[in-house]
Amino acid sequence: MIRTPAPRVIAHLDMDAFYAAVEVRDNPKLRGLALIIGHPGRRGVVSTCSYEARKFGVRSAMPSVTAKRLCPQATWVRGRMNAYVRESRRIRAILSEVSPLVEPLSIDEAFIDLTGIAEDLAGGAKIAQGLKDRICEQVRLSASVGIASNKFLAKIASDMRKPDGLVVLPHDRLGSLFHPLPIERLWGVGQRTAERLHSGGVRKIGDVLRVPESELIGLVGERGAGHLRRLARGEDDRPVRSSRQAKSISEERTYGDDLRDAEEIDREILARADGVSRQLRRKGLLARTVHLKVRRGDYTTWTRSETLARATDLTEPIVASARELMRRRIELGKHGIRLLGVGVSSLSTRGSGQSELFMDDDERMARKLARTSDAVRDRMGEKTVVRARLLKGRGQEDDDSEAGSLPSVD
Ligand code: TTP
Ligand code: MG
Repeated sequence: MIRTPAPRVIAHLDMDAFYAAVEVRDNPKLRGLALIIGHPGRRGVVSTCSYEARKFGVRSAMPSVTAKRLCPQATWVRGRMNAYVRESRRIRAILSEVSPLVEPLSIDEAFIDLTGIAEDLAGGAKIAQGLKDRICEQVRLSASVGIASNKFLAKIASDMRKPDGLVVLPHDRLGSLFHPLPIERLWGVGQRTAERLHSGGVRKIGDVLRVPESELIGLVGERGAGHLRRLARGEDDRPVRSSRQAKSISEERTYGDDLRDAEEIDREILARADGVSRQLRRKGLLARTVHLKVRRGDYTTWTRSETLARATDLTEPIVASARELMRRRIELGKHGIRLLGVGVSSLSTRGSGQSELFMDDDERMARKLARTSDAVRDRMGEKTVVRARLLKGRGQEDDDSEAGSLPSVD
């Protein structure tokens, strides 16, 4: 049976006039003024400015001399980086309360993956309003949020109604809300590309889809044209990556007495793979590559890896692969095993790829079972659900003072 994965719900949050807003909050006399954050000297540049100053054309990264010419009455403040970093951390902490998948993009903006937390974009908008309210109450700053089914559209949406905006950009509104925007708003379109596109009559995002493909290729080349057409259709499948999100997950253990018995080795592989797959499920990740690390009694260390046919968060495929690596690619000779580790990499966010499209009923059932046992272990403790195969080795693990299971993340 084929089931399409639930559509993603992605939020992009960007603070309004961030540095300037922090200064106004901390010094109410600045409220309502054309305020510029930056060094007003001859070689200075504008970091940012209040919306009042923007009416005069002042912008971030503008030379201070230009800003002074455009807005001579502006009030200048040098800026307090420590304060901005502190506020940025507080905001991130609020975002992390809502989703484990928060990808900071800069000091004042982040993507938040709400897939599975909100049912649809409307649900995402409710959560986003809650976030805005909480930031307003706790940090006393205002944010703008965009909600869409991918990162690219969410970022476009957050910028549509600044300041204090909340915009949902569903695919069926692309024609009215997104296609009329200037071509420069497309990711990767700098000044030179924009000029080339203008020369071919492509000024608005919608024009990308209106001009014949061959004409577009003539303007920006085949790859460029493909890229622009995908963006103009609102397509983007990049996952939200948390900065703390592991590139790999592994568990390893060192043994006081070298492992020699084949069955014991098998059991230890299962225990480590079980730990790793559980971390995957807890973090909402799928892994594509399995690693086995073995240190022999003579300290020769091997790491071997294998790519799976498709990404998984289940113990069974990880165990099968690790066992196969042990059997075929590790030579123990007369030695025992001093350290054994199982790890996974090539991680992706669950729900962001194709894997779930091709899941069969057995696999779906296996995941359901795994989730149930995870939930029981979370509530009742680690030892309540133990695989029958692991029971034999359990006493030994508990008693072995030299042994330490080291979850490692890099
Ligand atoms: P932005 O989010 O680009 O700008 P902003 O938050 O001030 O205004 P907006 O409401 O349009 O989002 O950048 C965040 C902060 O980063 C900004 O307050 C100051 C700093 N910054 C610079 O120091 N130099 C720059 O060139 C830019 C773009 C930003
Ligand atoms: Mg901002």
